[in-house]
Amino acid sequence: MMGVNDLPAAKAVTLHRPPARAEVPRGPWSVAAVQALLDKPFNDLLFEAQAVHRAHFPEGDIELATLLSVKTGGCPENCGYCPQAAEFDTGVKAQKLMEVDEVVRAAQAARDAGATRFCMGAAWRAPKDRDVEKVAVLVEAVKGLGLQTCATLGMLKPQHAQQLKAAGLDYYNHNLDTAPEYYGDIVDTRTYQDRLDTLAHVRAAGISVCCGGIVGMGETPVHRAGLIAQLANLDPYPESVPINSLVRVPGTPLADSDPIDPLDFVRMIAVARITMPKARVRLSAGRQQMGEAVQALCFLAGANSIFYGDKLLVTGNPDVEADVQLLRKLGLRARQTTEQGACA
Ligand code: SAM
Ligand code: DTB
Ligand code: SF4
Repeated sequence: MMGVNDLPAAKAVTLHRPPARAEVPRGPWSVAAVQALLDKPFNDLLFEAQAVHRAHFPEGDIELATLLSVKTGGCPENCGYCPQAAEFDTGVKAQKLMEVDEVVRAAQAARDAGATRFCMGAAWRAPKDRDVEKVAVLVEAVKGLGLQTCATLGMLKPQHAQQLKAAGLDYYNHNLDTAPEYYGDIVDTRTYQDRLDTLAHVRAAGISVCCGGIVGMGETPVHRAGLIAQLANLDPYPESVPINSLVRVPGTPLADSDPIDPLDFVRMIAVARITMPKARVRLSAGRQQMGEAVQALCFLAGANSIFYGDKLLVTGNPDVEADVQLLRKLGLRARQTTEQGACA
């Protein structure tokens, strides 16, 4: 059995100061360099991440983003994590695209509760032309409420991205999910390159990119490093980076995956912060299973955005009152403005 004497000996230490901005390592990021960050002693890693965070963001500012599933279930793709894939028996009831007034009511409620970003999700492999026309109307209506708009609709053609931009779409969410070499184990109805192509179309249309991944899907530490390297090496890296902890939904192929060690999840947040210093790093799915202390560590590691509202797309999220209390306890403030800029 391991004893305390088996631990690495303490280094002779001089007093640490936060690294000056110029010392923050820059990309391109090799997988090995990201892995070296992930493997750092926990306190050193958090110290570095917090220093990077403070150099780029006002301390204590947390973005609240509310999700709404505007078209639910019945998806033809086979993403192993997803409760909305038609081929998995998850009990999710398919629903067609919501009407404009229903979406506006939900967006108004989100804004009144303090959200500044509203993200509309649709369980499509790729929207058809007529779907994009309808979503453009939703985007315009939500934007009219003074909210930042985000949509996640699957693969986009260049003209779809341009139409959404013209309607006022601020962000498009399209996750790389995992490392390229593990992707085929998770989904085989599309390729990693398909994801990269859509991200390029979104970027070319002038929409800000929201792109992250999921951990806790049976991936190795090298896959985790590979995901971060992919994200950080996008040129430019995404403005928003959601880090999701798998919500294990019965009926999905990944329902029995071993959960990620919570401290390893915190490490992922820290490394996202260090490698993508100006991005909004979002502590995303999985907060319901996390507890306050782990979430607090994620904020310390540089997370500055959460999904806010009782539901993610089809699964649960901490309720609003619990989140308000958590932010209050930690002395964190909800971000008040919705303008975009370097810190958006
Ligand atoms: N159909 C579109 C797509 O796949 O891009 C948009 C909706 S899809 C549900 C958006 C993202 O949610 C996925 O890329 C995945 O990263 C995340 N997601 C889906 N199911 C999840 C789960 N069970 N746990 C954590 N994240 C999940
Ligand atoms: C993201 O990275 N996570 C969100 C959002 N982008 C669309 C989705 C999480 C989904 C969790 C499972 C569900 O409720 O469907
Ligand atoms: Fe469909 Fe998106 Fe779910 Fe994949 S993640 S099954 S594309 S809704």
